[in-house]
Order: sequence, then C-alpha cells, then structure tokens
Amino acid sequence: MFAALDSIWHVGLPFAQTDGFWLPGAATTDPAMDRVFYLILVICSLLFLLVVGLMTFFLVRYRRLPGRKAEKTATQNILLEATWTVIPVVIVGVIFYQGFVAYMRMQTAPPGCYDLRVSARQWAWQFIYPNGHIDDNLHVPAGEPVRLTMTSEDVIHGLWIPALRVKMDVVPGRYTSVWFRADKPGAYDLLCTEYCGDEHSSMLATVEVQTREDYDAWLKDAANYLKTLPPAEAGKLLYKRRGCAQCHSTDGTAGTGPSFLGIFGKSQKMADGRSVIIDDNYIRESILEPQAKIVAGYQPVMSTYKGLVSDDDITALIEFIKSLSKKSPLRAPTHSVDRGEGQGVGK
Ligand code: HEC
Ligand SMILES: [Cu+2]
Repeated sequence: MFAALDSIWHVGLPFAQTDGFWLPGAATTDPAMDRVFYLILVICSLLFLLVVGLMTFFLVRYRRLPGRKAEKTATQNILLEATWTVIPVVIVGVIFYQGFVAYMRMQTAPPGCYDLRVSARQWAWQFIYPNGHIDDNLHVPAGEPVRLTMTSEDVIHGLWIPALRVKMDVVPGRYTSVWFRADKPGAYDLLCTEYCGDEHSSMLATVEVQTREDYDAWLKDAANYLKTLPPAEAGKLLYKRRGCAQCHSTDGTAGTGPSFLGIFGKSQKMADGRSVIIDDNYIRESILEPQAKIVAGYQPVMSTYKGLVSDDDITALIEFIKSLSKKSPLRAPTHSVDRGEGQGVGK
C-alpha cells in the first residue's frame, strides 16, 4: 500500500520544478520533501472539505423549524467510535511513514559527499570551503551531493534553503548536518529560521549553484581576494569574516568596542589617561596585542589575532578603517614610514 502511494506521489512531481502556489520552485529533483508536503496538504484539504461540507449540510438539514422537536443525542455508539479512531490512526500512520522516510533521507548523506562547513553567528553566515576560503554566500557545484556540517558561535540559528528543501537548526557547542543535491544552476535564498536577536531578519545569504567548472574557477578566484581587491575592500571583507563586526560598528554607534567610523588620525583617550593617535601602528598593535592599550570606557575583552591574520590582512584592515574617515588623516603615522598612505581614503 505504501509503495502504491509512493508511486502516485512520484508522478505528480515535475511541477515542483517551477514556482508553485504552495512551494517555491525546487532546485533539486529529489522529491522526498515535496511528497510529504503535498501528501499532508491533500489529506488536510480533503478533511477540511469533508468537515465544512458536513457542517453546512447538518446546519441546513437540522435547522430549527416550527413544530420540529430536537432529537436526542446518542450517548454510546461503539461502531462510530471505532471508525473515528481507526481512520485517523491510519492517516497519521501514513503521514508518519512518509515523514520518517523523508527525514532519514535528509539525515543520511550518501557516500562521497562534497563537504563544506558552516559557521553561524549573530547575524551572519560563514561558509568555509575545503581550501580555507571563507565566504558570506554558499556556492555549490550542481548535480553533486553536498553535505553541510554546521555549528554556531553564539545562539541557536536555523539554516533554511527553501529551493533545496532543507532546514536544520545550527546549535552552539555541537555539530549538525544536512545534505542536498542541487541540480539546477542559479541563485537561491538562504535564511535563518530561529529568532536569534535584533538583526535576525537580515541574516540572509545566497546559494549559488554552479556547474563544476564554474564552481572550481570561482573558488580559486575567491580564495585569492586579497590579491585581486583594493586593500580597503579586502579589509571590509575581513572585517566581516574575522568577526570584527560583532564588536565594532562602522556607523558611529559604540558596541562592545569603539566604532571604526572616522577614527583614523584622531586622538583616542586610553584607560590609563594617556592619549594615542590612531594610526597604522596603533591599529596593528590593537589587532595583535589588544591588551597593550585599552581605550577608556571599554572592557579589555578583545583577544589577540596573532597567528589568525596575516600581515596582508592587517594592512587591508587598516586601509578599511582608514577609508571610514572622510577626510585624509591630518597626521602622518607616528612611527614608521607608511607605504600605502592615502590609498582608499574617501571611498
Ligand atoms: C569581542 C569583541 C571584539 C572583537 C571581535 C574585536 N574587537 Fe577590537 N576592540 C574591542 C574592544 C572592547 C576594544 C576597546 C578596548 C581595547 O582597547 O582593547 C577594541 C579596540 C580595538 C581598536 C582600537 C580602537 C580605538 O578606537 O582606539 C582597534 C583598532 C580594534 N579593536 C580593531 C579590531 C579588529 C580589526 C578586529 C577584527 C580583526 C577586532 N578589533 C575585533 C573588542 C573587539
Ligand atoms: Cu540567526
């Protein structure tokens, strides 16, 4: 009986490839999720029609009429009770079976999956590629099974890719995983589905499904962004990817750390009363030895990036911070000669 149901549902599925009334167009030809969805939808719709239909019929049939007496309600009817117990049990059994099969399928990745890592944090996604590249968006090769191994750096998030019919919680302190096979090249939405704080609604990313060649070319190029982007742009990417954005804003609002807006070239008060001019060397020191000088009014909670960022990364970050000051810095750096002076300013 289940096999028969299976084949019925299989037949109706090609329309899932285009945007439907109920589900967005699928980028995968795996029918498991759609089958469960439409099965439940059809069962619920039929039951809805049955209940509303009977209700309407009874309303009319047994309405109050002059001279009509209300009939006594039956108090016990074994046959009726058995019927309305057995039929729902069968229906729930079918739904459970279909749901369980689809769930196990989603959980059990086929051998030879292409593995990517996902790290979620308030409020951004990071996708970590086999060659170490970290990206805000998810790129995957088409037609191959891909497995995401996911964890969160703070609260619970939820990864949802409607077009690929996968959704899984992303939990701090442990790993969860999903796999899928994206068959149709294109760009699809990826959303967070666990309410995770103020900016939850902007925790979005794009899934780029590319042919194998396009994907390989993209990955090679993307990993190389420090060499291909202007330093200030590369610094902006690092600012997001290395988590600086969690504590430092670029719009002037103080967070856990001071904002980066317009600070370059300014004089900053330290907790010990000294004043320091924010220049290349000060920023470099702040990144490598954050505890050396503590900004007045802030807690010494920034930990060192020594070993985590390269010299090129630091240069890019400095150029980014510099680019957030509208005017050129008034002072030259206080210690060493700065090669890239003026670059990226006013962007
Ligand atoms: C956990 C939060 C946190 C993260 C993440 C963080 N910082 Fe900080 N940062 C702070 C705090 C707090 C201060 C102020 C206290 C101090 O000076 O150590 C600070 C100070 C600074 C300063 C000095 C700012 C000023 O106005 O004098 C710079 C520059 C800086 N951070 C750069 C960075 C960069 C670049 C990154 C990412 C690579 C980063 N920070 C990541 C919390 C953070
Ligand atoms: Cu989230």
